[in-house]
Amino acid sequence: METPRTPGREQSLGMLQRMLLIRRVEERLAEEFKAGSLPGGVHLYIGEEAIAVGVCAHLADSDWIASTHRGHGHFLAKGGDPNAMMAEVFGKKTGICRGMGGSMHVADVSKGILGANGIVGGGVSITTGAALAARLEGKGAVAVCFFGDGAAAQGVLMEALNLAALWKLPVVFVCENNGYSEYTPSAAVTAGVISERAKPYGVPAVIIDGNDVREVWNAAGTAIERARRGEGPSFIEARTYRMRGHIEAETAFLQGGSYRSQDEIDQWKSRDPIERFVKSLMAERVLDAEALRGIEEGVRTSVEQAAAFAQASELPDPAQVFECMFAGQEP
Ligand SMILES: Cc1ncc(C[n+]2csc(CCOP(=O)(O)OP(=O)(O)O)c2C)c(N)n1
Ligand SMILES: [Mg+2]
Repeated sequence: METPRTPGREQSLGMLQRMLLIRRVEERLAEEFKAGSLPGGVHLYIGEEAIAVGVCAHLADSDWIASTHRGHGHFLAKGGDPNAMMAEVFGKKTGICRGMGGSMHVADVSKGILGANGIVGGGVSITTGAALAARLEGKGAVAVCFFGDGAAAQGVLMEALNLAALWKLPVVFVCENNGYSEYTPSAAVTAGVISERAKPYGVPAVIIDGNDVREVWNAAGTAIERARRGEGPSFIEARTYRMRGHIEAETAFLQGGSYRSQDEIDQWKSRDPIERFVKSLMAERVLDAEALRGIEEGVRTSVEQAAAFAQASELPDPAQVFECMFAGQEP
């Protein structure tokens, strides 16, 4: 059993800033969606920010992550550019994928972000492959896979765990267990405990409070160090909750119906990862009201700039579709 460690002052404030950036960017995206400014749907990560931030605090640009359909938080936590992400979600030419991917494909290979992914479980094999490449290159890079509890029921997870364990690949599997797959509670579609799926392969697994950024930071640190030492994969099941619907415009899908109680939502609201972290940092005198205002102000400016950049940017030239889909050759 390793002794739990605590992030230092600067790192804690950096993580708080990143969590707030994700939250405020997504609140803005929710507004923009409602106003009809976005060409596609968005799945928001609000309430789950501690996971992406606590994990990515240990990663450099040379490390790899793969994300999910709920991918804005992972992109920003790994150091992706908010302007380019916002423009992408708006479908603009200045977007990180030149406006061709949208919310579910935000990616930046130069930052080690292999992309959000509309295929549930798709990131599992991508990161395992990236970990194999990292090991062959021998420079100590690691790969982290973020995936949901729904994705944990995909067969690819078993294949990836098998190879990752057998070849001792530097990969960390991070399951964001928010209790739902679209509108279905996990309990209705998921047998057993998700982290237990790692055990037959001899992969160490832990269950953590995904709404406690320091607990995430601590578990991720242990797993990532182990991967860097060449000792193989680890599995983290982070229990969390999404505060928004599965997708913005969820009510249109549900036609007035509901699949979770207000009481459950309120209970999780009281465990908001940002409010909890602020409270702890204030109690420890790492943060005061003025410093918090300063961080909020900086984040507000970044969000305003990103939204203005996205709005002012042009839509892509329609001919670009052939370039992006067919590697420069028209069909
Ligand atoms: C292979 C595949 N099957 C089904 C879907 C439809 N789908 C989109 S999101 C989703 C739920 C995923 O749940 P989970 O993995 O728990 O992620 P969460 O949305 O809770 O973050 C499903 C079934 C899909 N996109 N891809
Ligand atoms: Mg889920």
